[in-house]
Amino acid sequence: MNLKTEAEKFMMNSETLTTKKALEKSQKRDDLINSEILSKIQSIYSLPVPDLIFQAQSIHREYHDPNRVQFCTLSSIKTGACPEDCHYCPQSARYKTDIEVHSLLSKEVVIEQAKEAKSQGSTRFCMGASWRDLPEGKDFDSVVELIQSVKSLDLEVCCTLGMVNKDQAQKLAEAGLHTYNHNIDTSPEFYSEIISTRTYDERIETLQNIHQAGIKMCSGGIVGMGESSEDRQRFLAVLASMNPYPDSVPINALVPVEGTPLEKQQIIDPLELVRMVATARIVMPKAMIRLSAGRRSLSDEAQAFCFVAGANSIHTGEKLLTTPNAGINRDHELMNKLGMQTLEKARL
Ligand code: SAM
Ligand code: DTB
Ligand code: SF4
Repeated sequence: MNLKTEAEKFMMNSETLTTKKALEKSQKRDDLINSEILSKIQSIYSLPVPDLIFQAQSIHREYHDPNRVQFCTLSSIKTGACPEDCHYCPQSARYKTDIEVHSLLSKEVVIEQAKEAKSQGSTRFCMGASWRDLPEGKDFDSVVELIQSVKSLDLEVCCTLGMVNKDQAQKLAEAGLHTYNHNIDTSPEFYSEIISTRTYDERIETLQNIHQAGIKMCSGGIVGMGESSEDRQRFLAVLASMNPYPDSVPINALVPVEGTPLEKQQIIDPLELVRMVATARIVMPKAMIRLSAGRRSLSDEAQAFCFVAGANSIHTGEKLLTTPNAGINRDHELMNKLGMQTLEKARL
């Protein structure tokens, strides 16, 4: 083997890759973004914080009860061994992380978790699975049974199980699924830095299938993965340009997990999170804005600021899917301290 030639080849390949990435970055996905909505977001996002909060609170009060927050409990019904390469995720089989991998949980276990969640004040129960796409057959039938059982406890049932096709979406709707969570995660331009095994368009297609089946759409993403403010604004612009925009928008702050490519990423400045929440509230007034992952590293004051900015839901419980969460006691204490209450059901 001619080493020099191999080295040259490697250099050429990486040059081609870099050029491809640069091209991808320079080709903005304006087809997914309404330019008026983007301009609005650009001007709102950078407002002085008092003006931003004033606008967000005014809109929040028009559409929602400003003193109530919905508690939503997550359950990881199938954990780890995922074939995808999402750089933030401890459940990808490509990274060596310290999680407890398991196949689909039994109905009995999930029902117990759902009952416990309800007794602790949650009105929504969200089942997450580490699938690239929802499988057919036995697992699908079990998921349908889980949805029916959790719904019978008078809880809003939400699932996040990877990509779904039209037929599956229809069947999930028939089973009584209230909401499906499928995040676009970030801007179309930054996306390729984070995930290579699934396209942005595939994510949008799943959301369309969900919407067409009459299931409520939950879609949001993660901040603090190294994206720019422009990426954050374009991410919100994609969501707000959807017709209709999602019923529910989770804003996650990256939880950097050891073993993942983003393990060294710095925790985001909470004020950036406040700006994201407020901007999302202004451009998607009816949506439930869910303060999701990353709350554990937020102070009470920072969380309170997010509620004032328009967040009206949190993920409660000791765990999110695989990472530790704030814990139900801290959440109830926080509600008490703020004189706030839990929301019975989302208005939408
Ligand atoms: N496997 C399914 C999928 O990816 O569509 C569903 C589960 S997946 C874990 C749900 C969402 O959790 C991801 O889209 C991502 O936004 C969020 N997430 C995963 N790991 C995270 C982390 N370390 N920090 C913050 N959010 C994270
Ligand atoms: C969402 O946007 N955030 C939740 C929920 N949807 C399913 C999940 C957060 C997961 C955080 C990392 C973990 O615990 O594994
Ligand atoms: Fe798999 Fe979902 Fe994690 Fe991506 S975010 S690696 S698809 S479990």
